[in-house]
Amino acid sequence: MPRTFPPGFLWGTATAAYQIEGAWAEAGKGESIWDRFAHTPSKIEDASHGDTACDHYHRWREDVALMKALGHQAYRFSIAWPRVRPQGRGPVNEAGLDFYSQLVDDLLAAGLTPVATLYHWDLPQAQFEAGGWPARATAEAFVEYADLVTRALGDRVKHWITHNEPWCIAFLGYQIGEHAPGYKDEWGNALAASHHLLLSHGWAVPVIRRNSPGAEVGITLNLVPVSHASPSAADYHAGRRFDGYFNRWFLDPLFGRGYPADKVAEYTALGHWDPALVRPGDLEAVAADTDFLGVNYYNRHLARDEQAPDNAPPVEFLAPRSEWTDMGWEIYPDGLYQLLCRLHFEYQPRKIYVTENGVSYGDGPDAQGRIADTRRIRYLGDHFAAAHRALQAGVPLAGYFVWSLLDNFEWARGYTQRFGLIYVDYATQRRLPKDSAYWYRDVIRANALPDEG
Ligand code: IFM
Repeated sequence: MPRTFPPGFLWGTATAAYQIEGAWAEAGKGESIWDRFAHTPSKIEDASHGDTACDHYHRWREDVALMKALGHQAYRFSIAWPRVRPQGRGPVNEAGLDFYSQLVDDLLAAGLTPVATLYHWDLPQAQFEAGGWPARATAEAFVEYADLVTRALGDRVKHWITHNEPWCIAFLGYQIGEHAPGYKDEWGNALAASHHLLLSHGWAVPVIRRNSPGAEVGITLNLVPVSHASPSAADYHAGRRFDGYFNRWFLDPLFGRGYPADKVAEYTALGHWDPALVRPGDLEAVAADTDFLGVNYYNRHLARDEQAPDNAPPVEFLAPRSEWTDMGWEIYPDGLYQLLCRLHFEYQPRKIYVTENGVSYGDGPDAQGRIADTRRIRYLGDHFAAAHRALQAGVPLAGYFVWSLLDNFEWARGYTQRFGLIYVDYATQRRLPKDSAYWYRDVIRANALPDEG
């Protein structure tokens, strides 16, 4: 039986400004925290940066034409805050707004639905120096920026995502230190940043709705379902702690439950959480009614309490035959099914889009210029099948965006990772669709997965 998706299901790809645009200091663009971070020695695995990246700032017409030729229906891109408001607050850079305005016009002319993310990590450096996300003022600055962008594009863009992956912004940026601004163990700042990100989302929702009548507005979270290394109580509790840290810390306040009590107690006991951060009215703002939840899914977490006495060896490891991607991430399609069902049954978002899912493999062109990325085709097929099962279980899944349109700058991993459906030869900037791009075109055309056998 063909596994058909519902009529109107939206298929597309996703990118982010810093990862593809380049033109880092061109046409009035201000410096971002990622420009500063990548220009700092030893922060990026291959000592690279996004100065040129995929040169999309100059090649966007070619990229839109490729999307059209490959049958895509939608394109999720992000807007670089420092391109349109170089200092965070203050003067507007009209050339930056024009760039996105032309991109949107071209997408629409090509029959593609534009889906715009307002913040995919490239905070203006000046706004960072004014306090960055740990400061409440940055939430106010974000709302001004959201107002500016949605006034300019809101007549044509009808799908808005406020933030991409606030966990990464707050915790990779201030606790783990792998991402800009690169601080380690600053739990207090990570938690303050997470609150101000959520607050800025909630404050921006009504502003976006006002400027973009009829638009769908939501936020994108990276969420990680939890499995347990053994059925022990210790591993169960380890899983619960991780789930609170990664998933519930964002989901609960967005869906009106406030911050999870177990994590608040834990962070308070450790002296990380300042309850004064949450002012009267904040939680109501964070829980603003949204049209969809964006879900980025890549892998699961296997919870194992290393310290617990009842977890003494041997433990049953649930993933003995796992495969791993070039990122070192386990491939686990069933996690997408589990996650989508959990979100639907526990939180009831009106709609869900998978706003990112994809895989990094280093396959390059053979002598004939063909890129036979069969492992990516298998990966995507298995994840689309998991999404299809979730739809059958009643999950209101409305679309799927493959990460990514192009190979691009993979943050702290630089150009060592290739997630694209389209190969990029960085020396020439030549784009070469991989086999997976043609396979995806056929899935979109059929709005169904090929027969299993
Ligand atoms: O490249 C990133 C993207 O910017 C955010 N989500 C995960 C992707 C792969 O790591």
